[in-house]
Amino acid sequence: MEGTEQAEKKEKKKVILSGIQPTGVFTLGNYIGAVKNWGKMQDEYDCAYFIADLHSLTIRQDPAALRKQSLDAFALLLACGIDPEKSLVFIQSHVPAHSELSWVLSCYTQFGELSRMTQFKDKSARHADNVNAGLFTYPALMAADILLYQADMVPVGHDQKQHLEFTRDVATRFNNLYGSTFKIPEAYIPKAGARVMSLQEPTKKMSKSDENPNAFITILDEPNVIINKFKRAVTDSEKEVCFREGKDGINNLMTIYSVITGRTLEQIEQEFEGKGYGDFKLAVGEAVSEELREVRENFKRLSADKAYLEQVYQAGAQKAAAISARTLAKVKKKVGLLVK
Ligand code: ATP
Ligand code: LTN
Repeated sequence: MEGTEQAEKKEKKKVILSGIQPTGVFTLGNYIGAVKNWGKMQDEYDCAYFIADLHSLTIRQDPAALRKQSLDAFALLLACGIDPEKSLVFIQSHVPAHSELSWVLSCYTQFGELSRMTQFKDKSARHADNVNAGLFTYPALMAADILLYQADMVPVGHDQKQHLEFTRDVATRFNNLYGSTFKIPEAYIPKAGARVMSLQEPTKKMSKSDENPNAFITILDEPNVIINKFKRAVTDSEKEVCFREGKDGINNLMTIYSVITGRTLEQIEQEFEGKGYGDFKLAVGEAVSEELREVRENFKRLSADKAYLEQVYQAGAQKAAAISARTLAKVKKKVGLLVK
């Protein structure tokens, strides 16, 4: 008996969880910083990935467009290699426990700590006419997403690091008050590619909400569009392809090329020794376009099959509800809500 229990314990895989907002077609930044790694983790870990549609309500959305983008984002996740046979995939708003735990956690969150969040400061400056309460309490919902599933690791890009630290703080605070309730999650931030930069302003993060479409590559861009965007990428007035402080544009392109091809920065420097930026940009564009070919083809096939997508998200919602209900019940009991 003891032996079986031990074997079961040993077999229990670590839980990985992450989400992405349906605010537009995923960029190369989303892909390299997050989604590409999610697919790779499926065999080794117990993975859960979801579309964070509730989070996207913090910015005003057109209802019909949001519905379409949510389904497209779901299809994109699958197109990027997330396999519903291996991972739990669902849509956040289909699982009410997220909103419920978010409320409880917000009552254990201080105004001061939310005011310090850089994403809140950035987004409220960008949308000064709509600094709503949801934008402010966004991190409490994100903490609920993670803690409900007792996640061990959360693979995200660098911009989410502060939200992960907040999640750890609120979980620790709750555990200290009520005894062990939540697993304390670790952020899993890739060494290379955690901050893919804009192709037009390489000191700024590549973002799907940038007004200038030349600043970002989407994972559905056609090969000629990808190659043209790389051709126009802002670099510097030197000629040498080398990774050095101050060469933000080239550093960004070298990082992208390195993550896609698996070559080191030194190998890339050697490959383009004596060649100009033109050759280098073309090589980056071709490598990225080739990497995304399968994603584009998968998306075309999947987005045409609405019945399949619906079946996958319904099954995902059911499974996610069952897992999250356990943590939510524990929390309700601990804080003193009358259990029905
Ligand atoms: P928006 O531009 O609408 O604010 P976004 O492009 O930042 O959105 P999110 O849904 O907020 O996209 O992020 C999804 C995941 O992609 C997160 O893990 C985030 O850290 C990662 N990510 C976003 N942009 C980049 C980037 N430029 N480089 C690396 N990772 C990124
Ligand atoms: N806030 C994240 C999306 C997100 C998320 C999460 C990521 C919502 N909930 C839970 C990881 C875990 C973003 O904007 N990138």
